Amino acid sequence: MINQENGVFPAVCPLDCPDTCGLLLHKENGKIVKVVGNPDHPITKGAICNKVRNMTERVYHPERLQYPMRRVGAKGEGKFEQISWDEAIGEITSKFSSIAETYGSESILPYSFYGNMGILGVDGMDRRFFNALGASMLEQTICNAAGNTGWKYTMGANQGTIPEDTEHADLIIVWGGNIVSTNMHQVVLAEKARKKGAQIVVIDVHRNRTAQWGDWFIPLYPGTDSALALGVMHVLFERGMANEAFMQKYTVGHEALRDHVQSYTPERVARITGVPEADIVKLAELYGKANAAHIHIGNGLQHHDHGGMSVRSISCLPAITGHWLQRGGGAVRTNSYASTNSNALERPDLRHNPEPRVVNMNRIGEALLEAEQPIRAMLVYCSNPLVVAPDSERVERGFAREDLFTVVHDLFMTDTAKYADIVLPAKSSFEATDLYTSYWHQYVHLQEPVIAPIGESKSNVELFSLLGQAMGYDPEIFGETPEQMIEAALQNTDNPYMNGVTLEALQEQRFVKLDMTPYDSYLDRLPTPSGKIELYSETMEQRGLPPLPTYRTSLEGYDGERPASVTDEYPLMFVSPPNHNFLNSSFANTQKHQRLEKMPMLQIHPEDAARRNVEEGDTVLVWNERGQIELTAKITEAMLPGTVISQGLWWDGEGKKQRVNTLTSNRLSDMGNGATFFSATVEVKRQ
Ligand SMILES: Nc1nc2c(c(=O)[nH]1)N[C@H]1C(S)=C(S)[C@@H](COP(=O)(O)OP(=O)(O)OC[C@H]3O[C@@H](n4cnc5c(=O)[nH]c(N)nc54)[C@H](O)[C@@H]3O)O[C@H]1N2
Ligand SMILES: Nc1nc2c(c(=O)[nH]1)N[C@H]1C(S)=C(S)[C@@H](COP(=O)(O)OP(=O)(O)OC[C@H]3O[C@@H](n4cnc5c(=O)[nH]c(N)nc54)[C@H](O)[C@@H]3O)O[C@H]1N2
Ligand code: SF4
Ligand SMILES: [Mo]
Repeated sequence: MINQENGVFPAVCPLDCPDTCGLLLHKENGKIVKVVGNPDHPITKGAICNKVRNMTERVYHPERLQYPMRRVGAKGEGKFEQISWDEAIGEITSKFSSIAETYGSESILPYSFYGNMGILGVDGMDRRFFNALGASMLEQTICNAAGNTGWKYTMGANQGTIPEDTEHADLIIVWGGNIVSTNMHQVVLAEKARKKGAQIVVIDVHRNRTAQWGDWFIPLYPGTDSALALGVMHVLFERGMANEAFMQKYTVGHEALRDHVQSYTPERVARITGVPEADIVKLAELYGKANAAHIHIGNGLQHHDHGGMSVRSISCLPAITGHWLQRGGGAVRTNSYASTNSNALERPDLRHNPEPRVVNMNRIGEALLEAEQPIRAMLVYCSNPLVVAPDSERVERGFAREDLFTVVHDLFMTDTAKYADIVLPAKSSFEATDLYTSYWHQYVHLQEPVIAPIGESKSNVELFSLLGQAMGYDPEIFGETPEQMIEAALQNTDNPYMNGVTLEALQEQRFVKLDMTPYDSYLDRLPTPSGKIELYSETMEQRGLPPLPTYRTSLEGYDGERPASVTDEYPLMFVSPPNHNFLNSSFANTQKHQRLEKMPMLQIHPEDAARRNVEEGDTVLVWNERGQIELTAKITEAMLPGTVISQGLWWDGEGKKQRVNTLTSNRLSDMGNGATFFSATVEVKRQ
C-alpha cells in the first residue's frame, strides 16, 4: 500500500473511542486526500465523525515533529535543536543506564496512555523495554478504572450488551455519557430502536448534545447518580415491578437490597439529586414497565470521588427487572470480549524486580515533587499529561524539575513536550503496523502502513526496539517484527471469543469478528465469586466498601447529603468533560477543529451569573485552591444552578491559562484508584 501512489486503502481509526471505526483512505500522488468510513464495516457502515474526516489536517499538519531534538532553552520554553536518531538513542540509553546504576532502575518511570490504541505500541514493545529495564510501573487509571471496578463487583467482567442488540431495546437510558460526541454508532443503533418505538432518556449534569437528541432529559447534581439509582430501585420494589423469578435464579442479595432501599424514598432522593420526586417515580415506572430496557453507562458519571459506586449502583438495575433476558436489554459500561496474550506481548518475565514501585498516573505531579525515592527520568508517549492529568499546575511544577531527565515521543510539540530534554517524532497510525481491538464492539482490526513516514518519525514499536537493542537486551525479543508480535498476541489467549482471530484472517479481511458463541450462556456463568449477579457483594465488604449499593456524597470538603451545599469559598460544582471536535487533548492544535469549538468556555446558569454580574461573552476567572484559568462565559440553563461546565481539553498555548485540569483534584476514586476530574468545586468572577 505504502508504495502505491493512488488508490483506496483499508485502515482503522487509532483513537481512544469505543467505535474503533473501519476506514478507507483515498490516496492521490502518494498522499492521503480523503478519509471516509468503510461502508462494509458492520458497525461503521460508512459513517465516521467529523474529527477523523478531517484527519489529514493532523497527519499533514505543518507543525508535525520531523526529527529528534534536544532542548536548548529553559524547560517549558520550547527551544530545541535538531539531533540525529543515533544521538538521541545514545543519549537516552546512557542517561537511563547511569540513572539506573546510581539510583536504581525504579527511579525511571514510563508515562503513557492510549493516544494511539495500537496494542503493539502501548501494551507491547514498550512494556518489554520497561520490564527489561526494571523501571517503575504506571497505574493507568485515568480513564475508566473506577466505573469498571464498580461494574465488576456486580457482573464479574467488563462485558455487557453487545452493540447490535441495542436496536431491539424499547427503552434506552444514556446515563452519564455524551454518545452523540463520544460513541456515535451507538446513536445510530438507538435511532433504529427509536424508529421501532423506543424512548430515549438522558441522565446528565448538563444538556449536552446527547440530551438535546434524546426524548427526555433528566438533569441532576454531579456525583449523585447512586442516589437516583437507589430511588428507582425503591419504587421498583415498592410498586411490585421487581422480577422475583429473575432475581431468585440469577442474583444474590436481593432480599437485603429490598430492605436497604426502603430508606431511599423519592422525597429523600429528590433532595440529594435535584431530580423532582415525580420524575423519579416516572423514570422507575418507565424502566419497570419496559420490555427490553438498555442502560448505556457513560464514562462521565464515574469521574467522581464515588464514581465506582455510581456505576455499581446503576449496574444492579437490570438485575432487579430481569431486562437482561430480553434481546437488547441489560446494560453496558465497557465491553472487553477481546483480549490478547499479554505475557507474550509484554514479557513481564524480563523483570529483575517482579514487584516494582507503582505510581498512579493521576498523581504524577505529586509523585514528581514528593516521592520518597525520587523519579529521576521519564519517558512520555501516547499521552499529554500536562493537559490531561488532574491538578496540572502541580504536574507542570514536577516536569519543570531541573534534575529530571524527560523524553517525550509524540507527533506534536505538546504542552508536555515543551518540558522534555529530548523530543522524538512519532509516526501517525497510518504510517505503521498495529493491532486494534474495540472496547465496545466485536471486531479486531489490523493496520498496515498506507503512507511513508513523515520526516524521520518512528512508531512506538520502532522506538522501543531501538532502545532495547541499544541497551544490549535480547535481540530476538527486541528485534521481533510487528507481524511476529501480532502472532504472539493472538496465540494462547485462553479466551474463547478470540477463536478464529488470526494474523492470516486479519491480513485477508482487515477486520475479523470475535466468536460470540460463549455470549449466549453469559448469564449462566458470570465470573463473580458466586457465579451470579451480586446485588450484595462480600468482596466489597471484605475491602471495607458498602456491600450494597449506597449513596455517598462526591463533593470535596462536604460530607453531608445535599450536594448543592458546597463550601462557601468554592460554591460551584465544576465539571469538565471532553468536547465534540477534540479527542481528549488531541486535535486541540489543529485549526479546523479549534475553529469548530471556537474557544474554551464556561457554561454558567443565569442565576449564578447574575449573582456575579457575569454577562454573556465576558472573560471570567475560574479558580480554586489549585489554580486559576480564564474562560469565556456562556450563560445557559443547560444545567441546574450551582453547576458550571467547561468542555474540552484545550492546551495552554501562547500566554494563555485555559487548561481545565488546573482546577481538578488528584484525589483518587472510591474504587480502582481512578480519576475524580468532575468532583471539583470552584468560584467564578468577571475579569
Ligand atoms: N468527541 C470525542 N469523543 C471521545 C472523546 C473525546 O475527547 N471527544 N474521548 C474518548 C474517551 S477517552 C472516553 S473515556 C469517552 C468518554 O465519553 P463519555 O462516556 O460520553 O463520557 P464523558 O464525555 O466524559 O462524560 C459524559 C457525560 O457525563 C456527564 N457527567 C459528569 N458528571 C456526571 C455525573 O455525576 N452524573 C451524570 N449522570 N453525568 C455526569 C458529563 O457532563 C458528560 O456530559 O469518549 C471517547 N470519545
Ligand atoms: N478534565 C478532564 N481531564 C481528562 C478527561 C476529562 O474528561 N476531563 N478525560 C480523561 C480521559 S477519559 C482520558 S482517556 C485521558 C486521555 O489522555 P491522553 O491519553 O493523554 O490523551 P490525548 O490528550 O489524546 O493525548 C495523547 C497524545 O498521544 C499522542 N500520540 C498519538 N499517537 C501516537 C503514537 O503513535 N505514538 C506516540 N508516542 N504518541 C502518539 C498524541 O499526539 C497526543 O499528544 O484524559 C483524561 N483527562
Ligand atoms: S473517533 Fe470514534 S467515531 Fe470518529 S472515526 Fe474514530 S472510532 Fe470512529
Ligand atoms: Mo478515556
